[in-house]
Amino acid sequence: MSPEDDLTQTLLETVRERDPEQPTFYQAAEEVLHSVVPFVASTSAYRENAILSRLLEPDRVISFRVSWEDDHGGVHVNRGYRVQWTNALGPYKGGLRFHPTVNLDVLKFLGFEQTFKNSLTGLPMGGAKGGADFDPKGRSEREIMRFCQSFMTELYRHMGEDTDVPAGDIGVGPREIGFLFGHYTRLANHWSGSMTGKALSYGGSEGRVVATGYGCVRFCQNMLQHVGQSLEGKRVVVSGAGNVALHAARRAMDSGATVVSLSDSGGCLHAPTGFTPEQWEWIRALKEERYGRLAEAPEALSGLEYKPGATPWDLPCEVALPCATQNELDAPAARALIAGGVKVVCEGANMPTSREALHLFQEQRVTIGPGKAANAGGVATSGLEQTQNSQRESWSKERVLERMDAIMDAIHAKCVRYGEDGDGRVDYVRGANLAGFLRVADALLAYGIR
Ligand code: NDP
Ligand code: 2IT
Repeated sequence: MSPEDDLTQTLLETVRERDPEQPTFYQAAEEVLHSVVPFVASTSAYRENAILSRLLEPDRVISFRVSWEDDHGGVHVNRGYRVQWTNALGPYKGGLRFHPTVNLDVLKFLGFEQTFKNSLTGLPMGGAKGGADFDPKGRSEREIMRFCQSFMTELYRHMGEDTDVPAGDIGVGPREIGFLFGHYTRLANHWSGSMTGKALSYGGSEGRVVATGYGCVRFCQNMLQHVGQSLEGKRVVVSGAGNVALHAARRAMDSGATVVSLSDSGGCLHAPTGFTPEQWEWIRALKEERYGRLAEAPEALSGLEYKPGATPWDLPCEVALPCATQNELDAPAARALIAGGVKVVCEGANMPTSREALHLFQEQRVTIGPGKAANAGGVATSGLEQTQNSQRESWSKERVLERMDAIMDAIHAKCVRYGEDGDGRVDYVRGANLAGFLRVADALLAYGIR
């Protein structure tokens, strides 16, 4: 075994022994270690200061009970968390997820990934993630409000503009941010930019709603441009129908691509000739304003088909944008995409590609834009929201999106710098992991052992 393999195995064994029930965190750790260990093994300062062992353990995990009352007087208890991974580069920063699948394993994988993503943006942001195993589906607005207020009743004491700045993620959008931030200002008796993703009327940033999806398409365009191509005329499949998916689909359409799918946990909405801007707008309002389901679309919009239980992966395409959730794209899905002609997979979601699928894509030389680079536009724009809040300013949408695009271009350039292979091809997975790692690692070295 080479010294590199030896170090990787030792680190992974520690992760597995310490937390045998955390396979998703293990998957994220394995991918990062695979990229950075060859570099670390040859750099004595990183090795001697155990930088990787320290990065594999979060600064702090907070877990708490969230009790709340439904509309009929029934009492429910959920579990809430905040995983504060590291504040080496700035205040803890990352979203909150409300979904029944939330547990410590999932939030540790997300907090770990967030750390490298935030580092890649070049902004002063540490890494964190939080959430609860609460299922907002089928709950009334008042129930969601009461849940958010109860959740914040504990979380507020761990937050602050210079301490920890949460935002949204799956199941936490502008409505939930409103309930959470409204309760925060009351409990803390303090208004500051201690949450992002706020609405425009109370300190939110122009462009934050579209940022993750738009940034993902910008990153995809950068990857295509690097090999002399563009999105124009390409067939694109998108999974998900939430914040990231909707706006990724829109920017791809506006860039001349034919977007043939959206999806949700119930199935796939297929648009054989591509969504029109009018159809897209109807679906956006369905999801963002009426909290409806994709299955409702074909009744109102002709030419679309909703297939229950289906995913978008067997539709022929050149570009795939997985924008729903982790491990949604598994080995059979990867084989179907490869058979359908996919050339580029650009991850709007966090770790949507399973380990096996990633290997299949790499074998077949399908270019992967990893989530920690490709979906960084959301948190980068959160960073711009923090800047505006500190300055008591509101920038125009053009100004925000121009800066977000510039950050995405800079992340792409870093991935190329650290991921270029001898033959001129770019391994974006390695490039993103290594570039993200180096900034955090150098801060940890500067701080001494802590
Ligand atoms: P939303 O809650 O707005 O939308 C999530 C979408 O994904 C829904 O269409 C949902 O369908 C679908 N989905 C969720 N879980 C599953 C599942 N297990 N199987 C199939 N479909 C599923 O979340 P976002 O759009 O904000 O987040 C999507 C992804 O992007 C996540 O991985 C998130 O971590 C990542 N991300 C989000 C950022 C942001 O700024 N919001 C920033 C960077 C990354 P259904 O309604 O049926 O559950
Ligand atoms: O995964 C992510 O980057 C997010 N959910 C956004 C985090 C943020 O703080 O804006």
